[in-house]
Amino acid sequence: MRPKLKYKILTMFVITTFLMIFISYKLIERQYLKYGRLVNRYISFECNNDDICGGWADRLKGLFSTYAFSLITNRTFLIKITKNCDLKNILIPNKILWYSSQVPNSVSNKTLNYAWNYNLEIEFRNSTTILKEISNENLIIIKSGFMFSNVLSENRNFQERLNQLGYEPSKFKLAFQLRKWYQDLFRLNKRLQVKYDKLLKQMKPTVNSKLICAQLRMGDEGHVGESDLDMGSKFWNFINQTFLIDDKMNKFSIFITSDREYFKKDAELFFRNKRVFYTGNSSLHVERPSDSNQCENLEKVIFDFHLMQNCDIGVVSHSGFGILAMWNRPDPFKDLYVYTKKNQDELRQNYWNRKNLTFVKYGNLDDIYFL
Ligand SMILES: Nc1nc2c(ncn2[C@@H]2O[C@H](COP(=O)(O)OP(=O)(O)OP(=O)(O)O)[C@@H](O)[C@H]2O)c(=O)[nH]1
Ligand SMILES: [Mg+2]
Repeated sequence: MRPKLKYKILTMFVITTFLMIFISYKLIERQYLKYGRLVNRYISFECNNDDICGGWADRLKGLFSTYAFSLITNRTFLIKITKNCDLKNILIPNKILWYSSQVPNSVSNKTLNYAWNYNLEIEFRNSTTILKEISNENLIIIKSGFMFSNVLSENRNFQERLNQLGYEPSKFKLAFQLRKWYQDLFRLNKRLQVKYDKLLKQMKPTVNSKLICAQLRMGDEGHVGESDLDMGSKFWNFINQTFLIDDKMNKFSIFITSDREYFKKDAELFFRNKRVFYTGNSSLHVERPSDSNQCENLEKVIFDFHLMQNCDIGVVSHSGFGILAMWNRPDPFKDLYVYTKKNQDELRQNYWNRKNLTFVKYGNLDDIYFL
């Protein structure tokens, strides 16, 4: 072979090898940034007996926000909810193993109690990094009951990182991710799954069946946000007039869930000719101690929430439980109506003003002022 040609081939070979190494490196780097986890670095959402955690919706808000932080910081995500009942008796890991027992003993740790400190949103909206100053801690524990990670989607400093992770930054909000994240993290235990499948078959007997879900949150007794007492009849009339007038094929079933048990019987009386479903004795506040079995209580509340991912139509209170359950559907804002103030600015001024409400279509994230 002529030396010139030999030289050419050698150069080509070297260039191709370098190119292949470079491309492989970039591919591995991309995969690492997306899925890689730092060794011995954990972030845990916790709610234990001495903590004030709020209801199931509050917990999910804090939990998924912590999950969002775990994605951004490449830390292994963990959940430890043991207040009144250990969550892992009810929900078990699906794709992501979140058991807190995987942390080695005696690692360094730091607890951040974000609680309902909404001022943190100002910080997270503008900061260039998160949790950097404690990046040496093996375990970061977060306690909180609000959606503290949503504002990252508006923070310019995180756009690139979110893109690397495969998220469109404006969609890095709980409303758009809850369905995927809930499925990545959770499934029902075996016993509950059997109960769930059976009930779902009854609620949606054919492919044409449609499920209307009504969630009525009266509000905790004595709380300023308690709703009007005639809420029940308003819900039933709205559902009747909006969806049932021409249900000649009888395709609709109705699922009722509430923080007051009596609404379920009330609905059965009103919708005499319809298939009305509910799970009995599920109207419990998970944060309240009670004489009955605490795991049964939490289980019933979570079971209602889990079922609601099947709602084709949602008519819900202006309530975390109802709204998060609806976001947990394939299309979070489809056929969704919220019993709330017609003028949402009134809620910006006083969030707990829940008198004289009406049904507002919640088709876009900005339609409802929801904390
Ligand atoms: N089974 C059931 N329980 C509910 C329902 N609404 C509220 N609860 C109970 O009341 C608790 C409090 O509600 P949260 O989960 O905190 O949700 P929320 O609607 O944001 O309530 P606020 O604290 O008033 O904001 C829940 O965890 C449940 O225990 C419901 O429709 N069905
Ligand atoms: Mg609450």
